[in-house]
Amino acid sequence: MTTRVYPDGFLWGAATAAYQVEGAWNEDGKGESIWDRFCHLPYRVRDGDTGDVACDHYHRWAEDVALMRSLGLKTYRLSLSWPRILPEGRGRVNEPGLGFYDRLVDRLLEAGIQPNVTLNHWDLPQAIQDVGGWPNRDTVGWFTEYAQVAFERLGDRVPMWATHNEPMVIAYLGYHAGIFAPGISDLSQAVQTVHHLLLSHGRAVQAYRGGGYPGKIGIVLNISPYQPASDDEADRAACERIDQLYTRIFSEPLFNGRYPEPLMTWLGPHAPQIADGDLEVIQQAIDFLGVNYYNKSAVAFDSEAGVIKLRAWNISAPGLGTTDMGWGIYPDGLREVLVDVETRYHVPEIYVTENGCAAVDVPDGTGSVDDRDRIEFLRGHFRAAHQAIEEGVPLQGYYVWSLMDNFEWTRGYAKRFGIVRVDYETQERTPKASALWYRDLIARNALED
Ligand code: IFM
Repeated sequence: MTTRVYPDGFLWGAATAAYQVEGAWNEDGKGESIWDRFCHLPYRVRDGDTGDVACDHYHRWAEDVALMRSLGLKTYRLSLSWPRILPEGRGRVNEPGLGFYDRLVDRLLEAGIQPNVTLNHWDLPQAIQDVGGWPNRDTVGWFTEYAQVAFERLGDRVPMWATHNEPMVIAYLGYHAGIFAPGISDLSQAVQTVHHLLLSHGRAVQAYRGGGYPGKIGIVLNISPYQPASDDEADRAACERIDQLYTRIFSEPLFNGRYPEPLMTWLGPHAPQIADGDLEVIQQAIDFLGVNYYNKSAVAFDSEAGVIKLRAWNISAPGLGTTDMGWGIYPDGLREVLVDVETRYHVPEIYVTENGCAAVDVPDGTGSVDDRDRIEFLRGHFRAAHQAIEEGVPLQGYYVWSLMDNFEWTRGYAKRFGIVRVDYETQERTPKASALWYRDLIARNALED
């Protein structure tokens, strides 16, 4: 057995997001979000599930912080609901909404848990979508105003901020595939969304620096490694193209101040409208990059496949199967991604801001779940993260997705990612075997492998 020890002060944590756990979708003055609207439409989400109640975290937050403390979490990654704070997306501030986060942050700090706050984990105010949403350039300014409200209220106590979570998902699943809110299928709108998300990120970072707040600020990208399905030139080019479309379209402007040229040429009329000075704003120095890692994909050219002309499917490492999402398990892909990001961009600090798996959890009579498959999944990925550190990656922390079972977007409540089980009938929380295993690992700051 090998004992893998992590650097002193390594931040072990767990993550959730507002829409997935809070519930209270229309309480205390909260405005409607695009996910509220989307879930209330027929057949958008499996079984007609919604985030109306979710894990009822809006009311059970104190119990949830106590749970985190019992697991010894060093940090908790949460997101703020923009329409809970600004019901119309701009202008009027909803004090009860801000007060909720104020109390939550204070309680986390009292419990010795560092809050890591994401401003945008997808729940755009519907009022902003009604006037064009992310493809509308005005949304950049409205997001910046919202960010300022959040910084002013919480910036003295929150040590880590992220502007956006997985902008790739917002842009392409929300505005191109149309399978996520707001349910639009338009490649030009999706690519313009990419640009506005990046620009709003840059403006929020400027506002944060301008306010002289004491913490760190960054952004969270979901990054998958891609490999060509064959040595064929068309497959290799398709592999480059998907990497540029889903990853480099974010990382290149953020760190090098330019969009990938071959992709812009390929996109032609769908390429984003960029104003003078935008790229300088986007390329603000950030303090950290958050990486969300779930799987690795193979890519093949497909002449029948839309504008981008490719097919991608995720793959499993030899001997490893798939998770309950049907995603291939490929732990070494995490090491690959972390080393690649560090080699290309020399980011000062990197965090794994999400990693975890959905599993078929079978509770016993007491609600306990012996989720050995999740433990093995995490063990493999923790090992890969440790190897990345040994290879020189400045990895400072790791957030398991997710603290508790929650609303898994279009899969509703059918997919369980939590290390804590939630009984949705009673809202009872029960730590699974993986949570207890994680607690012990955190206490030792070491993986027995
Ligand atoms: O649940 C999501 C989360 O909101 C964003 N990253 C991926 C997770 C699992 O699908």
